[in-house]
Amino acid sequence: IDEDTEEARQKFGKPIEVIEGPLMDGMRIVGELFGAGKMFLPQVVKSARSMKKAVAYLEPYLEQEKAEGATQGKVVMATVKGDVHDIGKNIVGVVLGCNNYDVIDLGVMVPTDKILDAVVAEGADLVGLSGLITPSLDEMASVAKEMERRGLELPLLIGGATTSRQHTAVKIAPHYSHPVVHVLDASKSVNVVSDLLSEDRKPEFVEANRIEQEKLRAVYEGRKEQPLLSLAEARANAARLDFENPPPARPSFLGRRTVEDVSVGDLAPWIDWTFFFSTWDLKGRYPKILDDPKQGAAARELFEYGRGLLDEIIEKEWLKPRAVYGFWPARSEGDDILLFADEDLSAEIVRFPMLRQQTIQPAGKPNRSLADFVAPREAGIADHLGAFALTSGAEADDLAARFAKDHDDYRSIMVKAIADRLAEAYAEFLHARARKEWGYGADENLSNEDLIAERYRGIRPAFGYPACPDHLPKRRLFDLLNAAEVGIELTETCAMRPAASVSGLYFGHPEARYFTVGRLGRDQIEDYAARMGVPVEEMERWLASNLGY
Ligand code: B12
Repeated sequence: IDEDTEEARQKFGKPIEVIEGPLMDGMRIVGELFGAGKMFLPQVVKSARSMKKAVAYLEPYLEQEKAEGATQGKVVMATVKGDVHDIGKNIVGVVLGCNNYDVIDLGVMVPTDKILDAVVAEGADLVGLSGLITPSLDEMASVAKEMERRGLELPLLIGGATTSRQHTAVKIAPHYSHPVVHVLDASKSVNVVSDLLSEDRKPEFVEANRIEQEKLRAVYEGRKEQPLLSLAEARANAARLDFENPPPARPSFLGRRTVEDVSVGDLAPWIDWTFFFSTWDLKGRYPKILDDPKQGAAARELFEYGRGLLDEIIEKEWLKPRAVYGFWPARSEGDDILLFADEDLSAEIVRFPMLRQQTIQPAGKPNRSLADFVAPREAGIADHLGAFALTSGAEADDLAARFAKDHDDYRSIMVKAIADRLAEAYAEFLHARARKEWGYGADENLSNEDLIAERYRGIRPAFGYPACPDHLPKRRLFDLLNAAEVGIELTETCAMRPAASVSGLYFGHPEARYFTVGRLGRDQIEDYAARMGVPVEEMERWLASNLGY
């Protein structure tokens, strides 16, 4: 790239002309092909890398020449307070950058004031927010309120895995009198931004967005949801599992253990590559996707690069996976799960209040709670629960930052995508070990496909997943595990740092399964808030996405 750029600089005379000429022309073509579905996301991000590297080469020659206002507009982006996820945001940043927008990325865990101060200081044309976990949805609504209070007028973009058109229309847009637009993915981002910044197209776009959001709000207001059971009725229809036949297995050790001797090389065979492709917007199952008539070539190229980087991570030991897990004597008491220091149950060490489905179930189906999968205290049967927290490596963020500094967003995003895959792989790896140590999984002999399809006994739900949607109990889990010892911490909204981390509980009962708690009645929210020792209004914020009233 340096050689080619130098050649162009000599030919054009002025470095700015190289940028505005061949480089911008190239990016324009990339943008057009991507918009037309003829080029795929990884190729766009790679092209952006060439552009960035060329601009970096020209920088010393540019000095004062850099034309101000040459870009199409300025976008300030941030992952909101408490949230650490940024792959999606970074991808959108690169795609917008490719299309000649000036992107100011404030990073992760950014408080409202910092975002809005930057918007004002930079004279931004647009502001974009990103978030992965449900507490971030509430944070986004706060940013919208503050934008209104400050009298700002620029459009607000909303993106990230938990966000939706519906949520944006119902919970965020009403707080701000100017456009609030949900952006589904990177491929939509350029059109949305260019429409919002075009004097001609903006009025029509804003009007269409307003009408759509009004419709979504009307649908929401008029939705005819099935009435919920009362909490007492739901509890009366709890799942009643057999804890005698067979009796619960007994783990081979009790208490917590840290794991420091698992390497990335040990985890590599456990990777589910399908999600790696979906991170890069290539949709389809691995390995079939490699032979897909349309995306196959892009998928193969991406896979080769990803595998290559993984090999390098293994060889150079760039990431150090760390974990803590353990088993404790456990019993259920109503909808709570209690963990004890010893088999005599002499000292309760932690209580995990669980939620229960309140929607009416088909005949013969129970209203489930995770507490149903643990033997009730009164049954007098010895049962256990496992817990875990792990990260594929705290080094991933620094590594990604190093590559980003070297103008290599492709490699930077790739490191994070691989680290996330390794976190999931580690969760699968550690669960298999735990099943063996718990006894019931000792004879398992499963292929990678069987593991992906979860053809084994037991589940590992994570706080935030549909069976236990509240993130708050992670604080109790982290105290139980002393997760800080292996370098994993919680933010104020219970996201985990490092970003590539997973935590949760292990249930061993043969009938334990994943389910969705779904909508909850006020009676359960009040009951659960009391059991969690948190004011009802606060509980309503943590469980905003599940409120059924
Ligand atoms: C991969 C994944 C992970 C990975 C990586 C997470 C990460 N760093 O992204 C790992 C394994 C680490 C993980 C962990 C967890 N996860 Co997770 N995870 C997912 C999964 C399967 C895909 C998310 C993803 O990476 N998509 C690919 C990226 C590229 O897409 P994206 O972020 O959405 O970004 C695109 C758009 O949203 C948009 N966009 C994004 N930002 C912005 C910003 C702007 C301005 C614009 C315009 C557009 C835009 O453009 C992007 C590019 O196309 C989702 C389920 C799903 N299908 O969405 C669950 C999911 C997000 N996870 C979830 C949860 C709960 C967790 C954990 C809390 C579980 C736990 N207790 O361990 C942890 C939290 C991690 C932490 N650090 O705190 C929940 C969140 C819901 C909730 N209740 O909060 C989900 C929805 C799963 C579920 N159904 O319950 N997770």
